[in-house]
Amino acid sequence: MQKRTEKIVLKIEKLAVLIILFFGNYLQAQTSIINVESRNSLSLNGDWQVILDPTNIGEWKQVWLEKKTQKKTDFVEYSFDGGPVLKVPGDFNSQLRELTYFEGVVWYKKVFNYNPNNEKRLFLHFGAVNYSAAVYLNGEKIGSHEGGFTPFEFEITNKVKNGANSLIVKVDNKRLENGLPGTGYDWLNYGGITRDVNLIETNKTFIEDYSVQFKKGSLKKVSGWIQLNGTNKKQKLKIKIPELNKSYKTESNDIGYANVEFDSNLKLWSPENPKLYKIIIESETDTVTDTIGFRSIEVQGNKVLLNKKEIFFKGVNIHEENPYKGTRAYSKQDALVLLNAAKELGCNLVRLAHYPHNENIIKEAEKMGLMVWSELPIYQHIQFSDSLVQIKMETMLKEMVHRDKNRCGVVIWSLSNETYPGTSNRNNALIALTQKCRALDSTRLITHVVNTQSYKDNFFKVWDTIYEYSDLICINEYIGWYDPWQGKPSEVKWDFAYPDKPVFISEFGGEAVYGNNAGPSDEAAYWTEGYQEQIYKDQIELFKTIPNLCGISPWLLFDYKSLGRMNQVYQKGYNRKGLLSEKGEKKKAWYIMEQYYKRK
Ligand code: GCB
Repeated sequence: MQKRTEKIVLKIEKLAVLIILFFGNYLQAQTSIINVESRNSLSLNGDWQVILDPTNIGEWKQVWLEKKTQKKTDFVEYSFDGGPVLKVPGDFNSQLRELTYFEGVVWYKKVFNYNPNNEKRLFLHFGAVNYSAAVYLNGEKIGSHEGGFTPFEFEITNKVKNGANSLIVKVDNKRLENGLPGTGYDWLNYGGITRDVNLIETNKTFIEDYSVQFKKGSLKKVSGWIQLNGTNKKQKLKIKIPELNKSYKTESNDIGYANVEFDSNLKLWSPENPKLYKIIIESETDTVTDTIGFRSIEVQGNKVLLNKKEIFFKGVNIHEENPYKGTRAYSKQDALVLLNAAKELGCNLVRLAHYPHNENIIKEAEKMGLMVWSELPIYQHIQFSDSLVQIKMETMLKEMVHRDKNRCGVVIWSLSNETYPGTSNRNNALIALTQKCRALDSTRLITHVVNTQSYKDNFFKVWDTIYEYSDLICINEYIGWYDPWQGKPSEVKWDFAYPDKPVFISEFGGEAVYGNNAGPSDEAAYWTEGYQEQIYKDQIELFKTIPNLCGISPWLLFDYKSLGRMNQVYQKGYNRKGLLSEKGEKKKAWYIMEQYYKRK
């Protein structure tokens, strides 16, 4: 009897998932036009009117209908008129004092003018909205999206009006038990329309997507595909590389798809020479221009090879925050603040933690010769046994890979950070996700980051079985901060369950307040620069003991806002593990790292 009930419950669950797939949010806005920069677009950035809605009553009041008074006895609550205005793109927390720590609903409104043209199609594209968005055009819901760090779009060709159009977006950054990330994380939950909003006008049939990169392991063969969207699916296509006088021809099939494969004589992209080529992709009805670099990245035995040569990742962790402004970072200028500091430290890789960052930083990093580690927000406590969570994981994976697959700078897809082996269904869910990632993109390294290792009596045991599916053994360890040293750093002994893989120390460090040199520098409780400096010195000794070490990345570049960091004397709402303060001042540990990277 119990079995039967279980079966019925399972069936109902499956049915629910299917219903959600059909009618819900997850497939609606899964893929979006890539390379927005090169499209015919109209920016909807700028001032948007807003309504703050801490109790979510706007849903009941149907804000999107923008009700107006008809007779003398009518009145309207929840109107945008007379309310505040916020900048898009931008987080809302830093723009209005009352939103500083806000986690909830803000309604946004923008009016735009448009003259529809029968020969064109129109898409409404969002770079990212944190965390969920419900989008209404002229009073009608056109769709929704969940996930704060990836793009989505809706076709509005048949919905847009001639003249003024009213666009309303319900933004909600409330934490969800079954969200990605879940309810607990160590960074500020910046909400809002945090990246660009664009109207993209295309021809009836257009180049929706393409992949142009080296074939796995090759330094000559370019391989990929082009996908058209529209009714005129069979077209003659070209990929041109003007600098090489190259014009590769192919044709799309009945479903608008064409394979791409050709030999080339391309100069390789590398940190020393970040060579990028102008690439023109042409169909009979569309042209898209991109800037693409070519390199190979692979693991051979216990080494990582970039362009067939061993590479050591000199990394640093970065959150998507402009420390000087105390805002979510999104622009090219914000990217340069972060990347110039990473360059100055001597890095060749940035770990963009813990969610997919904006496209600007990825493109700028690529231009500067910085390799990129891109990560999904599958962070610590995730409800892996919830079937919806598994759908969300896959959707976010697709959206991340979809947007950045042509960026040679991206060398690592990191699928999770510090999840716990004891969490129900964790392994199954992460293994399935890894397999999906490999099927989408087999050319980059795929990794998981773990911190639940045992360090006892100066003996470090690395045992998590998820490493079996990871190209790298990525370890977060905070010896000297959360875990006291158990012996000499230079005498740590290691035991790896998977001893033949390259090892990456993806986080280490400790906290210090810049300029704080008062108090004993051998006691953590005083937050001194000296204590942090010693952790770095000891860690460098520890690195020498690690077999197969292929890279490191300290936690982290700048001090950053985090509400869980409330030591009132030292932290004041900041995680102080930065090598730089939020004002860009160099702590003593900075120089230790800089010297280490010079020697490496
Ligand atoms: C970690 C997390 C990172 C935290 C950091 C810390 O292990 O991955 O997100 O912020 O520790 O400062 O404790």
